[in-house]
Amino acid sequence: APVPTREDKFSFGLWTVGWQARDLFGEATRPVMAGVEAVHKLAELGAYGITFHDDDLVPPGSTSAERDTIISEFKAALAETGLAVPMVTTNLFGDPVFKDGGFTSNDRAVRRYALRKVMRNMDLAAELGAEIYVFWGGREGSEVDFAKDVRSALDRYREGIDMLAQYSIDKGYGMRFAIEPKPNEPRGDILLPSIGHALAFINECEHADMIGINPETGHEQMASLNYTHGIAQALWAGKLFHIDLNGQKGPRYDQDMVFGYGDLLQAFSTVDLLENGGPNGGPTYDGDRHFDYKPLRTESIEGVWESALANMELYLSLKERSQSFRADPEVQEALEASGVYALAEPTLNEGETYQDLLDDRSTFEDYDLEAGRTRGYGFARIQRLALEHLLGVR
Ligand code: 3MF
Ligand code: MG
Ligand code: MG
Ligand code: MG
Repeated sequence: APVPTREDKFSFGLWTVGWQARDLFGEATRPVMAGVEAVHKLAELGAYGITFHDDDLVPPGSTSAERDTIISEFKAALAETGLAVPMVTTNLFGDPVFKDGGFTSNDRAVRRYALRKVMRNMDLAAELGAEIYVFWGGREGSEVDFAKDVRSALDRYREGIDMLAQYSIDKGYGMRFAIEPKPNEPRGDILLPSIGHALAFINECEHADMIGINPETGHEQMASLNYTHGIAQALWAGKLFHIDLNGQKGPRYDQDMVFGYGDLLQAFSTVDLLENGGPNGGPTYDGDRHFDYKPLRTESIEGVWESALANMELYLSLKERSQSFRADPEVQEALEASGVYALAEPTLNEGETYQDLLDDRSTFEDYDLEAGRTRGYGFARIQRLALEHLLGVR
């Protein structure tokens, strides 16, 4: 299998490899992992970066002396290994105080506390050089429609994000924010449930230019949406600021499996888009390839590192396969024949007006409707070729 290196820009959340595998029905199956241990092992495996929530690194309830020690040891490990911290985020979901949300809790004091918790961690993020700050509002939502005024909640969400953006600007942190959509879990319904909802929300923010999204594979697939299409639209909008890669088997609970374990064919098109940029060009993603997954609960620490490696190896294998797909002359010919490249051509001629279109009888009155109705597009061939490349049988 291909060997991951720094240049591949792979990163992992500390909460992923550090997950103790406590779930809804059972206790932890693994011991606590210190940030320092994760840094060393991830660097050894060829990763580029590590990310974290405030509470992953510094356990809640630590004294400020303890906090300082943890942070300085973490920094030393980063310096020793060269591992980067490309993104940092806040835990606004674990503490019971956030049971009705952080920025959108019906309790104003909770909302003010949430903002302070984020600001405190933004200071640390800046200190560690993080350029992206992620907001996953897992508790921003409801189970009872009548108990949450969604429009007021969105007002408060926007107020919080805008204030924090102003904080980053005033402090000279130069951060870019990335909102992570998710349809449900832990709330019955979460606000900003999909990529599309998040993009629409961002447009309503005062500092929209510095706000993008952090879409997660499994979150979109939980909503039966196509992840590759979602990130393509985010790229198109100039809003793909960060990414959470993982695996999910369709619409069920959030599985957070290894990237590619789930819809492998869609993982293939995801990697193709990220690495090859799409057949007709357009904005590309150059941030870290971030994995947000959970090592299986059945595993001891060996299995944790095995699965961390599996994420990177699978991504690189798909990258290789996608390059052979794109380089294959038969594929190029099939794409050409199917009109994939031709879709880049504007529908109207340069300078053509709707009146010109109305006057062009060949577009309607004399259009060969029957030819348009009966033609084949050749997409079946593209699908066959893609699968053959994915399986390595070409
Ligand atoms: C939950 C998630 C989160 C976010 C994280 C920010 C705990 O389903 O995906 O992980 O990714 O809070 O990056
Ligand atoms: Mg998930
Ligand atoms: Mg998740
Ligand atoms: Mg995530």
